[in-house]
Amino acid sequence: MASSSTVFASAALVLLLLLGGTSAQLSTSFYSSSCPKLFSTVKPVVQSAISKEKRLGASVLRLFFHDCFVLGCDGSVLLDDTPTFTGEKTAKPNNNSIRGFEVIDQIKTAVEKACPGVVSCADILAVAARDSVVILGGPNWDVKLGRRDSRRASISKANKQIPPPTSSLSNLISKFSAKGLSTKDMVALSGSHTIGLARCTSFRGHIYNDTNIDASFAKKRQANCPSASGSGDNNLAPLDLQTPTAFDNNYYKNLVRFKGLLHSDQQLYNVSDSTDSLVKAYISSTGTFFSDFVSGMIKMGDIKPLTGSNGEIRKNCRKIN
Ligand code: HEM
Ligand SMILES: *[C@@H]1O[C@H](CO)[C@@H](O)[C@H](O)[C@H]1NC(C)=O
Ligand SMILES: *[C@@H]1O[C@H](CO)[C@@H](O)[C@H](O)[C@H]1NC(C)=O
Ligand SMILES: CC(=O)N[C@H]1CO[C@H](CO)[C@@H](O)[C@@H]1O
Repeated sequence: MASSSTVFASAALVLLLLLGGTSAQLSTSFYSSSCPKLFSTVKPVVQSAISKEKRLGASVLRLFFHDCFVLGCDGSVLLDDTPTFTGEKTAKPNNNSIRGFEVIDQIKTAVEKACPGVVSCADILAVAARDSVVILGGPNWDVKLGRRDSRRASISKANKQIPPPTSSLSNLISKFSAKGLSTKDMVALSGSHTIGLARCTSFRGHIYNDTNIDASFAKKRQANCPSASGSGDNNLAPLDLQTPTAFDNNYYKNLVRFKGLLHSDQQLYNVSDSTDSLVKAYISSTGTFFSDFVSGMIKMGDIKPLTGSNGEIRKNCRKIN
């Protein structure tokens, strides 16, 4: 006969599993029987988008970050505004900035054809972000799946929880920590800025007013980014001046030369020994960067997913069913 302490322990375990039920439910084999062709359907669409425009890989990767940091990885960033629904697309970090939605739409169309009503937009974004990294020369990993799509969005959380490019190192650490991500995750995930572009308005303060910047680099960027706010705000510059379409460790090499584009980028070097040592480790070893980047992506992908019967599988990634 079971002792009362065994009964109690089993009841406690059941309760723990029920309460903890929102995390740890994603799995790399989630669609293996319901949509076995998922990966082979997504990748060629990402590949063809990147072949047409290299930047789209960067844009899709960033969409996944901005999705996960707001209400969890639930496709909330993909929702369009309507007269009666306020999405996240006009939040300060997103407005005139996030892009790549057409790629997600194209993938969704292809996936709906292969497996109608099965795969969430949140999962499509997770797979497309991984494929983008791989196609541009970065690491590969198995993506955990099983997220469902939200029926809501939060512009106020998008404004508060996505760190701005003016962030200090301590701000960056605390914004990531609030999502369960460590300083190491933050430094490794910032390595995403090895690809993609930023607008003048995002780096103007750094190139005109900061002193921790290489003078000739500042001058070069000032040439296409006027100091007056409002003029040339949308002029673009590469986040990694060396290889802006290759996923490599040049981002970190730029930082030790004081050639980080954003104020927040340059905060990772020569502010604290704790991040300096990570930057140096990633310069010494692309393998270390890639493996910390992959763990960071998996942890970020685990942020508050909707699972089970929560949320829905959207038919169109831009609107709730
Ligand atoms: C550490 C805190 C971070 C800050 C402050 C930050 C800020 C920014 C800013 C300001 C831009 C340029 C936006 C514009 O001017 O339009 C940008 C671009 C980008 N960010 Fe971040 N970011 C951070 C972390 C991340 C993470 C974690 C990822 C992905 C895992 C990421 C991926 C990207 C990519 C790929 C681009 C280029 C997008 C494109 O060209 O369309 N960033 N980021
Ligand atoms: C977003 O950008 C548009 C176009 O530049 C601008 O008119 C609008 O005021 C911005 N919205 C917000 C909420 O900042
Ligand atoms: C630089 O700093 C000064 C003084 O704080 C400020 O008035 C100016 O707007 C800043 N310029 C840029 C381009 O951020
Ligand atoms: C490598 C490097 O440039 N280190 C500098 C970082 O900042 C300190 C001041 O805090 C300088 O003295 C170092 O030379």
